[in-house]
Amino acid sequence: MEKTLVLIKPDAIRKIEYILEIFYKNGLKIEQFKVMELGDDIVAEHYSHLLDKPFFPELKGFMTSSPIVAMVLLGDSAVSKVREIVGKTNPKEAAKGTIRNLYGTDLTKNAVHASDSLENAKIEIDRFFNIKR
Ligand code: IDP
Ligand code: MG
Repeated sequence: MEKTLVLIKPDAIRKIEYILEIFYKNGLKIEQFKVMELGDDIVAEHYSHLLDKPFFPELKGFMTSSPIVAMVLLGDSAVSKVREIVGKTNPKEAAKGTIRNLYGTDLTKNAVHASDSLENAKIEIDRFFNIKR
């Protein structure tokens, strides 16, 4: 069993029940769940690979615009399975039926975040839930 971090971004909070249903249908379970308001610091840390991109200020403004939901999902191959269910970064390129295809709008407002590797999942779960393992 693996654990992975998912964030429901500000644009998708209103769709959360549909998104949770998709995760459950795919055999994933919620291990932790909380509503948070993100500050600039945690956004800069979480998206440190994008700090020098021209779209970073817009991304930061979006992620701090209203509360998000952070959750830890548990399941077999959870990291790769969740990335597949979430779909490509750009909702317009995301496969039909994926969460970003169904509920994303554009490259910034793409509904959810999901960890991209087991290593990053551990780091990101620590970042959002302060769990030491
Ligand atoms: P990922 O979320 O699919 O892992 P990353 O490349 O890690 O994609 O980018 C993190 C987040 O930054 C994306 O989910 C998206 O919200 C935002 N982002 C990435 N590329 C762009 C872009 O070209 N324009 C605007 N926002 C972007
Ligand atoms: Mg990423």
